[in-house]
Formats: sequence, structure tokens, C-alpha cells
Amino acid sequence: MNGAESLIRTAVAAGVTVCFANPGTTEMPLVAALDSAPGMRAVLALFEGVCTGAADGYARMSGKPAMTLVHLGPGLANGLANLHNARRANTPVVNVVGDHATWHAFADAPLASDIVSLASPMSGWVRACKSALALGGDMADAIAASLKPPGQVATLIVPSDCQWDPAPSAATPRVPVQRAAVAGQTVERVAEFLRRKRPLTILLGGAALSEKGLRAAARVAAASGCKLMVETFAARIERGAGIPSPERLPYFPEQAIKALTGNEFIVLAGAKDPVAFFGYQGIPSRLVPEGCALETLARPEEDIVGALDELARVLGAPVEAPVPAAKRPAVPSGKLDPASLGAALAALQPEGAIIVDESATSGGPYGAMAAGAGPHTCLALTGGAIGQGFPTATGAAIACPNRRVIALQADGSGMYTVQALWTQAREQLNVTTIVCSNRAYRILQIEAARAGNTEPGRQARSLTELHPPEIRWTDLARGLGVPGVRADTADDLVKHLERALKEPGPSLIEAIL
Ligand SMILES: Cc1ncc(C[n+]2csc(CCOP(=O)(O)OP(=O)(O)O)c2C)c(N)n1
Repeated sequence: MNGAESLIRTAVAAGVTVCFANPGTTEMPLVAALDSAPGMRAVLALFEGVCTGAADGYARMSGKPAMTLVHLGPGLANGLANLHNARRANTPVVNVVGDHATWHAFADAPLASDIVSLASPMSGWVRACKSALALGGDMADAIAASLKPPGQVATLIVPSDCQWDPAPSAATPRVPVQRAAVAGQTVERVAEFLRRKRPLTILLGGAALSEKGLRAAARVAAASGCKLMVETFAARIERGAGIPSPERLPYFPEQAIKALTGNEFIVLAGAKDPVAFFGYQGIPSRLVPEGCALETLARPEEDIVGALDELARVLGAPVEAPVPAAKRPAVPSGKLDPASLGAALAALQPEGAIIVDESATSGGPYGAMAAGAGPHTCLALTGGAIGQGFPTATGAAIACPNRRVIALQADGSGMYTVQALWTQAREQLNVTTIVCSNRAYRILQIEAARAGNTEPGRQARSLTELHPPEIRWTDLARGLGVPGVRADTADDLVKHLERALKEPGPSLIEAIL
């Protein structure tokens, strides 16, 4: 066995069985090892941002890390934006980055760079392998590091001699660290605040957005009369009829501050102290209003669901709390706009759908409309680095082959990582994409108007309009092996969506907004 085989065998033994790869010369022994060590599924992506985004989507849905395989510093650098999103989602990801042979490093060959420095800002754990003998153990450590609650990006840099030199064996998987229980005193302290019946909001994030977490939180609210809100961009949230559906903290800081005003207490359950997405002149960074006390029930890495359950218990909460009834909007007709688009999707999405939402300004109306749809899962853009939607949908579909993935994809964001469509076609993944084709960076136009620039100049307009030329999404999709159709009206969208959701494999609908 060589080092590369020991790495792959170690990964498979630890349950890491998917590798999103875009390799080069320095990874050739690892590429060869994929066939000699059974149990690993290798998936080629045509850009590293697709590898990292797919690994994020895969782990959000499976709870297990995927490995990526990328080529030296430049390959890793191409994947950094989606690693940033994975970091903000607390997703376990194991990046394996090839490097020049240790003895070739002195030569400063053209592709050489400081990979540790490139990896560090987006990784919670970084190690450069020193020898083939250590490689299996390094991989086992990387996997364990990625799974350290609440989950993080781990990057292992593997020089090519560490891959091809002999290695004795694979390493045994490390015992995973469990989430720490929240202290009884902390739960009791929060219960005390709740018993005072003063205005209090519990802000839910991370594992609190699982079905169990949402149910426990709803029981707490039913017992105490407190309000529940969910963080603005959730890595993963369960939604639909029968699942409690708290209001989402608004995106714009003025609205978020307004939504939180009037509380005497805000309690964090898996969410972070909420802050404005950007600094705006005259608006505070922190969204918790002045004079409002902030308490933490559970940090993202703690046993959030256990803490909410315990809180419900000490409050003597009812066993069941109110949940949204099954109620879908009517199938829309006529003009295609964000409201009719949202209605079409909420009306037609199948039970168990996974909604990958990178819809930016076009997805607003959809969320409320889908609260009574069949149970489903939503994955949002957590780190604000656009270009996550197509790759995340790809990874989610590999994690859950029996569920329909629906990517609600803004057009500008989609163009960053459109190559993912090719991987969806090659792997025949059940992903239905709706491109929200407003032919603009609309959010930037909104931001310009908010800043008082209501009549932007020619150049400013040219930086926020996506035409001319018109991006022909149906041609793009077809060119990458995915059938594509165009919807000009709500009726078109309904017709295309009904058909696409029945057919296996990927497809794309360009919704002209
Ligand atoms: C990696 C990265 N580059 C640039 C941006 C800045 N940015 C934020 S939104 C946006 C455009 C969004 O346009 P689109 O995806 O079409 O959605 P819309 O606003 O039109 O709904 C840009 C360029 C970003 N957030 N991330």
C-alpha cells in the first residue's frame, strides 16, 4: 500500500465515501488510489468552487463530510469562496490539497505557493502531511477535526511523495467529539426569565432548526408566550406542514432591529449574536436593541436540541405545540414575477424536497408560501459569497438520491459556478433548477437606491445590469448536458415545473422575471 491508498482507505473506514475532485499532476497517486481502494465515489467537478460547494451541500444533507481533492494553492484558491460559505454554515468538509513532493519544494516551481496561508482563513484545522507513514493518521485526524461540533472545514495538504511512498496501513477512525450538554443552571436561568412573562424572543440557529429543535422551541413558546425567530440565512432548516415555522429575522438591519425592538430579553439558541450583514452609515452593527439583555441558552457547538427539550420540560410545556396546517397556494396563472414564481414552487414542490435557495431578491415571497407545503428542507447561502447554489444542489442530490432537489437560483449568482450543471448531467442527479432571470444584480441596484443613488450613471448601471448581451440559460444548460426550457408566464412555469419534477435527472427552467 502507498500513502494515497492509506488515505483513501482511512477515509472510507471513517464513513467518508464521496470525493468531489478536480485533480492535477500532484494528485495523481490519489487519483489512482480511488480505484484500488474500494468504497469511494469520485465525482469530477469542472471548477474547484463546485467541489467545495458540493461538499458543503453533501454534508449539510448527510451529516457526514465529503472530501474534496484539489490541485495545489491555485486549485484551493478557486474553491475558497464556497469554503467560506461552508465555514459560516459550520459544515464538516475535508479538503485534500495536493502539493509538490517535499524534496521539490526548494525549487519554487511555477505552481508552488503558500498553501497553509491560503487555507487558514477558511479552515478550522490545517495540517501539511510530512510522510507517507503519517498520511493515514493525518486523514483520520482531519476527518475527526471536521466533525468537531458544530462542524468545520479541515484542510490536509499532501505532498506527492507522501502519496506515492509506501505506507503500512490505513488508520482507524478517531472517536468523534460529542456536543457538550448545556449546564442545568443555564437552562434554569433562561427558564427564570421566561417565567417573568416579559417580552422575550428566542433566536434559533444551527441544530435548533432541525425538526426536533423546532418542535422543542415551539413547546417552550407555547408554555411561556415568548416569541421565536430563526436566523436569517440558515445552513439547513426543516419546514412545511406539521413543522413549527417561526418568523425569519429580516435581512436589512433597519427591519431586523425593528423586529427585535420591544424585547427585554433575547435568548440565543444555536444562533450567534445577530449583526447587520454590512455596516451602513448611521445604523448599528449589532441588531439587539439598546437596553435589551442578551442571554445564551446554547452555543452552536453545544447540544442545542437537548437544551431546548430540557427548557420545555422545566417549564411544564405541552407535549405538542401548534404547527402550520397543510395549505398550499393556488397554482398561479398570468404574469411571472417573484410572487407567482414562489406560488408555483410552493404549490408543486413534492414532499421531501430539498430547496437550495440562492434566489437573492427573487425568492422573498416563496418562504411564507411554503410553510404549509409538504415537509421539506431548505439550505440557504450562509456566508454571502455568491455562487453556492448550483454546487450545493449538486452535493445535496448526491447525499439524498431519493429526494428531489430544487435549486432556486438567481441568475447573476448562478453564473459564478454554472459548471456544476455538467456534473449534475454526468451523475444524472435529480436536481430541478429554476433560474430567476431578472437580468440584473438587483440587490446591488436596491443597495444603490438605499444609499440615495437613485439615478446611477451609465457606468454604475452597466455594473448592475446583466444585459446586453442576454444570457441564454436554456442554451447554456443544454451545452452542459442539462435540458433547459424557458418560462415567460406563470402558466409556462407551472407546466414546465410539473413535468420536470416528474422526470429523473437534472433539468433547468429559465423563469423570465
Ligand atoms: C463572491 C461574491 N462576489 C460578489 C458579491 C457581491 N454581490 C452580492 S449580490 C450580487 C449580485 C446578485 O445578483 P443576482 O444573483 O442576479 O441576484 P439579484 O440581486 O438580481 O436577485 C453581487 C455581485 C458577493 N456577494 N459574493
